[in-house]
Parts: sequence; structure tokens; C-alpha cells
Amino acid sequence: MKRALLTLVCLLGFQTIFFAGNVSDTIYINSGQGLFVNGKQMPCKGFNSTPTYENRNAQLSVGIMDTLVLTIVNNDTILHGFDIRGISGYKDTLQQGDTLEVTFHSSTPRVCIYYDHINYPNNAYMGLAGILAVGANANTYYWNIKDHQSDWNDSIASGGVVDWLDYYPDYFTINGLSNPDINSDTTARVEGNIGDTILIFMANTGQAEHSIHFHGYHCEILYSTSSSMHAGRIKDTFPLKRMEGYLLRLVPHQTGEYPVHDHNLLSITGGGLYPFGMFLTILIQ
Ligand SMILES: [Cu+2]
Repeated sequence: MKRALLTLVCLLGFQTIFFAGNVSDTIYINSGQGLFVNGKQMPCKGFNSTPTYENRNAQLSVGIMDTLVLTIVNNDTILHGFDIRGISGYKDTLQQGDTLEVTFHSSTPRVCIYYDHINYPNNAYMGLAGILAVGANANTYYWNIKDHQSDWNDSIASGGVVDWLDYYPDYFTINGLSNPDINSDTTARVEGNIGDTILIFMANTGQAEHSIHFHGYHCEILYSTSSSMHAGRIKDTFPLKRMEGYLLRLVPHQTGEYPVHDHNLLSITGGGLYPFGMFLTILIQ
């Protein structure tokens, strides 16, 4: 009996260590009217978790060594693409109504950006870019940072041409929301306790540069899409060029409610009004 039990424990242990799990997810490419702070509306697109358009892109997550089986459905009326930034082998296209299945896995924790590479950067700019997190824990948050020049959304949606050298954005969002609404997004607004290990998967999927500043706390970079040299740095400000991201670890040392905002101060406005942009708080108790 003892021997049988030992064998069972060994087998279970073996399974835990060597057999990674599968997770599956489906995302839909949707078109719609995005609702922004101050009641502003503009045409947008998104990779959403249902066939109905919303400003927020699906937040994809997979464990280290696990496999994500991802189904992408083109629910829009035009050709779209799917790719994962910085990783080869994923680039593919979907005609209207098409479905694509991809499998993804990573042996290390990281943040990835999945996006539409067709007509780049226009489709990604219209909203088709989201975060794929590898190695999330129970205290994980997602900050998908975007910017829009509202009249350009109208132009691009109606087939117009824009000159990216003249880009001057006027709306700034995290997960499709601006201050003050962003503080109601439980996947964005960090809430925790002293000593927690909090992970923040942050990506700039807009077309402007941003520089995210933490008041009250420093974070350690666990992974950076732009350079392996960044890992291990402990700082309070994180500059993000377009389509770059960080995986940050925050272990709070003090209680309080502290702001996090973009140090490019234009980005803490919305429609020209302060503080309706990239501005949220961290609450540590
Ligand atoms: Cu600041």
C-alpha cells in the first residue's frame, strides 16, 4: 500500500512538473463607434472577447510553458491580419468572416503585443493591438496604452490617407478608458497590500511616445520588448516607444493612494481638457 501511494505521488509529481497545460481563447475583430471621455465618439476597431465592439482589446494570458490555442474571427467587412510583435511565424491574414487558429507558448515570463499588421500602422492605430501576458499571477494588471487623433479615426474609417509625420493625438486611454473611468477598471487599477508581488503587463499600442511615471513606488523591469539590458532595473519612470512594452514587478513598501500618469503631459488631457487622459491611481492598504 505504502509503495502504491509512493508511486502515485511520484506520478502526480511527474505530471505537475512535465506536462504543461493548454488554454484556449477566441477573439473577434470588430468595428464600431468608440465612446471616449467627455462623450466623444469616433470610429474604432478592436480585438474583442465577444462579437460586439468595445474599446478594450481582449487581455490574453497564458502560463509559462503552457500552450495558448487562440482562435481569431474576422467579424469586420474588410481584410485584416494577425501577428505577434517581435516573434516570427505568426503573420497571417483573414478575409471577412474568416477564422484563424494559432498556438503560442513561451518558456519565460514576458509581455507580447498581438496586432493587425495590414495597412500598418492604420489598423493597429484604429485599435487592433492588445496584450498577451505570459506568467501572470493572482495580482496581475494590464495597461494597454493608446492614443488617438480623433479626426483621423473618421478619415481612416472612410478610406482617407493620413500623414503620420503630422500626428497630433488628442485622446489618450489605458484599456480604452481615460481618467476618471480608468480607476473603475479592476484589471488596470492596482489594489494591494504591503509586500504583495504585483505584476503589471504594460504596452504602448498607440503611435505616440509615452513615459509612465509612478508616484510613491519603484518597479523592477522583469522583461522589456526593446532590450534584454532593461531587465533588473528598478525605477519609477518607464519610457515607451510605440509598440513596445514592459513586464513590471511592484512590491509595495508603504500604504497610500498614489498617482500613475504619463510624463508627456499632453497625454493627461482628453479633447484638450485636463486630467481626462492617462492618469490612474494605485491603492495600497
Ligand atoms: Cu509624475
